[in-house]
Amino acid sequence: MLFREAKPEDQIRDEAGLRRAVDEALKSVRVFDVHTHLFPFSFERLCKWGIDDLLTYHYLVAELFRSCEISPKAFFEMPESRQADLVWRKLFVESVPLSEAAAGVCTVLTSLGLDPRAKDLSEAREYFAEVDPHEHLDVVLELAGVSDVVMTNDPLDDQEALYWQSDSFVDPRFHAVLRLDPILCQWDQTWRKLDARGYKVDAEASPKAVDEVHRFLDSWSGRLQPRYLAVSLPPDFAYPDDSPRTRLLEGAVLHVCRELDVPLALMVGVRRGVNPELGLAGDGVGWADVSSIERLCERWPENRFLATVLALENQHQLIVAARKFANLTPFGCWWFVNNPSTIESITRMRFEMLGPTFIPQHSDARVLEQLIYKWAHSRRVVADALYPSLRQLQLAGWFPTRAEVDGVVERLFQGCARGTLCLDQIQAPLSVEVRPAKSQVSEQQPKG
Ligand code: RAT
Ligand code: ZN
Repeated sequence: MLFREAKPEDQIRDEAGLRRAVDEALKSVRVFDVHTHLFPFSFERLCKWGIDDLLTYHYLVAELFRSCEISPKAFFEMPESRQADLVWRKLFVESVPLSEAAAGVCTVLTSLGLDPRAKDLSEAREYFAEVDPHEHLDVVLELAGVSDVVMTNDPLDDQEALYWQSDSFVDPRFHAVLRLDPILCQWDQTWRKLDARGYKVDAEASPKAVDEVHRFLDSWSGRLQPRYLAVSLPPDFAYPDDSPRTRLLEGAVLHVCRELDVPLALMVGVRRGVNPELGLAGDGVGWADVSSIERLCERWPENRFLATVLALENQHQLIVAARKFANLTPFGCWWFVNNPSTIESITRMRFEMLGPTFIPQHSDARVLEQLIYKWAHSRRVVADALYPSLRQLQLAGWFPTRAEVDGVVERLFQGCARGTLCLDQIQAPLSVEVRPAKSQVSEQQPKG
């Protein structure tokens, strides 16, 4: 961002004018969404969209079991549409949808012109049955104000691997990420899978096995062209230690990141399967040891790291760590802290201690239309978090201009992501009022 001389008449001196500038900048910025679980439509059933997928989101499923007697087993045996009907009735019709995930569905429905107080899902189902998926994708991205979405790609998932191997079309707005959880967190099972695919690996992650993992990552990076490599880690993640994880990180993953010139994203603090009966909804949170992230940054100064932590209690430590290591970029308010109250306090701390050098939010959307609510809600909260820091500046006698406010917001939502991921071109901002656009059907081309 280039700062021009701020003419006195352009400097915003009053509180209301500043608040307006911040709100408008947040409404109009186009977002680079650095972490989602979305897929393009060409990945068929891996691409989740529409009312049934929205209502069976695992955040809502966890809430359903608190509002109804059904057992998880009976629920998961039902067809998806019946699951969605039940979630709708229990959380939206017989209750007030107060939670962030439930209010999110209301934001989506309202934005699409549907009734969030409908007694059943017939109107919504009719709407989604009639839309053209490609036009719908354009409408959703426009409503959400999202320019780019980064996926989560697992080449060890046999179903997903097939799409990559058959060179399925990947919409250029979707970027790949090579997810490493099976390799770095479930090595005791994954080595057999790699062995079956012809890699000479073993349970101990011997030097030969580590080389083979390097070869596997090289080969899949060639195919996916990932923007970064990523892993979610348990609270007891320790680096370094005497485990296959450290050997694989040091001998393969960090080298591949360097060779590709991409960061490694660390998402630390998830306790998988706290209540295994709940499936995806059964994961929990634990306190992480942020000093392990610090040691990675210190010992691998040529590598870049993105990091997000799940526990509220770890947020301040991560910010302090980022002040020590310029190769560490905190990103997003992840999962259980992706709620307005926690986003606001975490983001305020980040502004106060890091200035505009972090990526404030990612959506973690699993269902296409969630982009609409996750970004609508985040824009509002990040505006609430940014305003006090700019107000502080006004009180200090440094009066920001509208262009400077826009510049900061652009840097936060595009520049920091593009900079960390080594991408350059900047997207045009949205017009302040976003309306669904009747857009062209995107032409399908083979990837590459
Ligand atoms: O937020 C979520 O949907 C979680 O289930 C996880 O996917 C988490 O974001 C992750 O990427 O591991
Ligand atoms: Zn995620």
